[in-house]
Amino acid sequence: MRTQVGIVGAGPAGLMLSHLLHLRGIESVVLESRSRDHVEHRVRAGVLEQGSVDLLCRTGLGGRLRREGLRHEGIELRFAGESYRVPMTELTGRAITVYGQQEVVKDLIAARIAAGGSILFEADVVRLDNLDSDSPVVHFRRDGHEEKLHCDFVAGCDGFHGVSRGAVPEGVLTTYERTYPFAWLGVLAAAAPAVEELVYAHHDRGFALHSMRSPEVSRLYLQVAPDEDIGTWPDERIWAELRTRLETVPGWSLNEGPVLEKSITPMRSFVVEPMRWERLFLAGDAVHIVPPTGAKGMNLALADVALLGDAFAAWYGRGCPDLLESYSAKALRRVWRAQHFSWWMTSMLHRLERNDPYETKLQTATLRYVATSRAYATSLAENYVGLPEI
Ligand code: RFL
Ligand code: PHB
Repeated sequence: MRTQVGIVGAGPAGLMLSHLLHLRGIESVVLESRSRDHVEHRVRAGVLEQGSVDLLCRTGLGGRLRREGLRHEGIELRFAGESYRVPMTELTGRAITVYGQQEVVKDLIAARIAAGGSILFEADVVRLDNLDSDSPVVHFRRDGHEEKLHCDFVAGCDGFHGVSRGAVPEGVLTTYERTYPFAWLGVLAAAAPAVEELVYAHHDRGFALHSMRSPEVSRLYLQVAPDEDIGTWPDERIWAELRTRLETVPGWSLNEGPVLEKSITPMRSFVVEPMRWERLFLAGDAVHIVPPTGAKGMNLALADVALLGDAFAAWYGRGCPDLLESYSAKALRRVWRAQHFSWWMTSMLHRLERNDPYETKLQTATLRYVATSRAYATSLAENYVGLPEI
């Protein structure tokens, strides 16, 4: 099998790259270890920055997004019994859209298939070879057999646990990393959201987030211990804890309903540099992870491949290697901005390890500063909605 760009992973990064290449007349094959059903139903991110929405709309993927996506012009912060709305659109002119990652993935898969694109599901990439030549080979297993995909370039879009990053020889990559002493327990519930905008809550018992997927479905998160056993969280305990942490505003109460899905996600910050080695280009969670507090992961994945799409177009269209050469440095500027913002939001909103009273006072002072300073609120807002150029 042969193609121009071999893409490992059918998450938002790999699928979007394949779509962008197709629009430029460049061939690709996407290899994905899981089934189509699995990737289309994996509950993950929910917030699209304005730039991500613009990219999806500009490339013909705006139909369902415009109809079903929920445009939000602000977020609410709750802390110390107070509540404050960050009026993002008033401060920045931009907005976010709540639209599940699995919906983005479904739209991308449908578009690729409609265009005759090649996505091989249940094709597990086991090894990348000849990356330092002009004919790399991707080895994958399908139906119990090993097969090869020959290509000009490989895009490693296989997430944090993928194989692509590991194909880079030792000593080339530098890793920057932080783990946090907490995790998020996330639930999807058949309950009408009790709020119109996302609520980020700082509470003595830990962080809570009220998000949503539609007018009928809520998405809620609780800070829990990193080694928390989900078996100790029956639905009633989850609702009780959500009520405690979120019902801090007089007269406001949570809507409850059947829990459709629940899972625990560890929190980490992680970057490897550079994002390229020879003919391997890494994108999305394969090279960087942020804690979800800033809602940046999927947006960064899309921003990486927007750069890669332009870079491959310049290479195939004009023989110009400049954008491929500058890909890593350019992408890393946005990555590090998001790293800082995600770390900052996480540090401001979570119950810290030692529950040190001094640090807790600093958190409240920071939140109050956001609530009272237009300059500081604008800084939060412009990062949250996404900076156009960095
Ligand atoms: P993905 O989505 O992990 O896709 C990688 C794909 O590669 C496949 N794969 C392989 N395929 C073939 N061979 C192999 N050897 C392979 N190894 C792996 C995998 O099966 C998978 O299909 O990476 P990508 O495309 O880089 O996308 C990144 C995003 O998924 C991620 O950053 C976000 O979900 C993070 N995130 C959020 N991001 C946001 O922008 N906004 C949010 O509101 C937000 N909230 C979240 C989040 C992530 C969360 N979890 C569960 C980690 C909330 C949560 C709870
Ligand atoms: C979500 O809706 O899943 C979501 C929203 C905001 C975040 C993280 C996740 O910061």
